[in-house]
Amino acid sequence: MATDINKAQFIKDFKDQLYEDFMVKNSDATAEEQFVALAKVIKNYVRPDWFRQKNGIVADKKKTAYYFSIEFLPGKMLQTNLLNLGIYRMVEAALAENGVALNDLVAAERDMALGNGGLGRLAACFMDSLATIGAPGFGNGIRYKYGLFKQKIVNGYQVELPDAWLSSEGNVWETKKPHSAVDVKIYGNVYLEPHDGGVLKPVYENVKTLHAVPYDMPQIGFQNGVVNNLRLWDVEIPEKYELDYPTLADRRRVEDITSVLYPDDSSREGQSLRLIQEYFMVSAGLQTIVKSYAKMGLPMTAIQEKVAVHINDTHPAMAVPELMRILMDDYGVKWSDAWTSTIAVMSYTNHTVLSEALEKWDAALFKEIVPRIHQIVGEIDRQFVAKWASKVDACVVDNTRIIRNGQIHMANLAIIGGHSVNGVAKLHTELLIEDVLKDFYTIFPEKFNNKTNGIVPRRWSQIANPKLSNLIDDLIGKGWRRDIHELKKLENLTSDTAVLAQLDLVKTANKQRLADYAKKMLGIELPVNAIFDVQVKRLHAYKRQLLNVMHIIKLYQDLKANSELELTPRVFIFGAKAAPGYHFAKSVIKIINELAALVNNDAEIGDKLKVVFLENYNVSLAELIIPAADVSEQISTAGKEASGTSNMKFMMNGALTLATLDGANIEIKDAVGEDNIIIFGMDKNAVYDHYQKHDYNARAIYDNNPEIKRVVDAFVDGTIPNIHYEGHEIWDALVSYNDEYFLLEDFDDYVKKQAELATLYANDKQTWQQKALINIANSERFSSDDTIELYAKEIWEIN
Ligand code: 26Y
Repeated sequence: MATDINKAQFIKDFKDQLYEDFMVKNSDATAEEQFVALAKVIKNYVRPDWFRQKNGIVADKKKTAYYFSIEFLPGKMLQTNLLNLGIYRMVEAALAENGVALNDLVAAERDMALGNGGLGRLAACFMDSLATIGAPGFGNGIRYKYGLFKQKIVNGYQVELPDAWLSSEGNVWETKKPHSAVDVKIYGNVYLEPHDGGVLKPVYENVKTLHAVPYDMPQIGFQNGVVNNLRLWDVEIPEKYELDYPTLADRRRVEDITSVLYPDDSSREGQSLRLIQEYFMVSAGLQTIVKSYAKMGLPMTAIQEKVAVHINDTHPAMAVPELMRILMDDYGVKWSDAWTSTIAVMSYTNHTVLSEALEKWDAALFKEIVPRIHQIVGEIDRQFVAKWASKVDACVVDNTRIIRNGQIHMANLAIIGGHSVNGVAKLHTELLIEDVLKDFYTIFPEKFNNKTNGIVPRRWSQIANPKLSNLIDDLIGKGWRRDIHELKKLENLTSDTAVLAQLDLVKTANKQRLADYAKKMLGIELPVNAIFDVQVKRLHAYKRQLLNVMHIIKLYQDLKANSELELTPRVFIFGAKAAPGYHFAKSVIKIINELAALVNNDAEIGDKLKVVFLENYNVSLAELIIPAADVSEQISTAGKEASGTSNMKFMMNGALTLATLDGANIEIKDAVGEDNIIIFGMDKNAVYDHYQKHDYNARAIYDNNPEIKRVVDAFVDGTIPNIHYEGHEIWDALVSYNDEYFLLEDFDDYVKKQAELATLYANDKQTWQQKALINIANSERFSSDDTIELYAKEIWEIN
């Protein structure tokens, strides 16, 4: 066990590794070299546990869950791995004795950002939690050469640069496994040929073969000796398939398959490359899984007893027909048995109610790229319609079938082909049942369940916030580091004024840490006595960064009108990437930056208001920003945010949530009580009421509310300098196009609640910190360890 390693042994291993890899003495090595050596030493320590867990699956015939996800967003791994191995302090001290600051090595690691946002980050939290609860649970995805684009702000605009995250050393955590490579077939024609006993076997013509090579990454459980595996696939062209790709352009098209993550968060359409990516990872993963199951020597028709496959959003939904294909074509299982097994193996999580994010593929394109899968989907659809046509209304069948109007509905495929559909927060699951998937609910009520998201507590407390963690140790002992539910004990301390004062000191120190960063990046001084009011997440209209902007404009206008105005000083902090093709979102970024320039440089405003947009929001930046927040902005239009997970991270770090009753905000409110969260605006019923009655009239609000008019007009009347069409685009969205996300209706209440919290912060810091402590104490409810335990028990039935 790695925990048995002592300092002397570790330092010897570290120096040997530096010598082996770089022929350098520690004192002459760069931080990058030291990081690489340290990571390799860690990998060596975990290798026996990792190997045992992988081999145990076949040897011990353990039921295993495979989490299929087109995104994994772990960020950096060094600190998490050290912490989970239980050697963090030892390594930190040993390195320090040898003149090396662990923090410099942490800084040298690049973020692994093979994900867009919430969905990918959730997958990474789940991998940690699976190992931590000791469950056999492996990830399956794509090893993109470029992660989510790197964002630069140039002249106020977002500019996207490729994220070349793989250094010349590759990804030090991974191990390439050429011996486990498999072939994936795409394109060509397929027809069925009768064989003995009337069995139909597919014959392929003119296919192109992709050689899928896996790279494995250890997923280390928290101090429990369990190391799971995250398998990411890359594509190669071996000599035997060279003739499939005769030109350089052909070869480039193949390389493109694992080149870049689809840089989208639900606002743009997919292309054939994306479809190939999806099939590539699904087929490679499933072929491997079935092969390893076959080694157990059990009947193929009982695969569901040893294998669970989870479809993370619809992107891996081709797992359903692909498992059918493998069972039937490769192992001779008959359709009805294969279908029974497939349904029992597969389960699906929905992460969105936005219709534009529900994947649909053009059936002709689908047929061209994956002809055999197209046949199987066609047959699944035919049988589904045949079975249900006599039992439910025709419109129900029409709304739930897979192929409709020349399109393949991936969510329908995932629901029909699996035994479980879950939403990611209570409200979200309710909306799936009542609205988005209601016809499915009439057919398969038993498939529906809720699994509220969670966050991995180690990264979002111990690693991101060492100061708070040390304070908690002093207050309730260290038990919470292993059992997050012990945080509840903090509730007993809410009237201890000394504790509240200490909490305030910790927050201020974290604010200073962020202020130093802002000073370095932007040259702006952030006053740490101000409220740090933070909104960090993907930029999307429904998340309503614009509502936050409108509030800032209002405060600015108020101050300009009356420089004597008493105002609690505030720092507004934004971090957000916009999908490259999402015009409106990019305009909002430009507006924020120009508003920031205006406010920050106005001598009359001084330190009363500051606005900062921190570029390239990613996991590492989240670890810096979230512990520094006083206010967590979770202000989506009710009913739109499936869950949110940063809301939980903020809470765990003692920010107060300013929120609509949306996604997991509702459960946060239930956890802390309504006195310890600030709720505003329309709830989901009010929003749906407008949808039903078609009675929302943004223009009327604009015309009749002078304050709103003044704020909205600021986008076009020259108040914000250096903007062009952006202001008009926003004005039109709010007024001419009837404000799709109801910002104008929620504005007054938002402003009111903002004012109330500012007053509280200014006048009663103690009560503020009391609320913060209650939030920290109750954040234990949102541990992804617990979430994943429920997936394991209720959906996958693994131990
Ligand atoms: C198909 C393509 C357009 C697409 C690409 C990425 C569709 C969706 C996505 C990503 C969605 C996503 O990240 N959803 C978020 O999932 C989180 C984890 O469940 C939720 O907390 C969050 O509310 C939701 O927006």
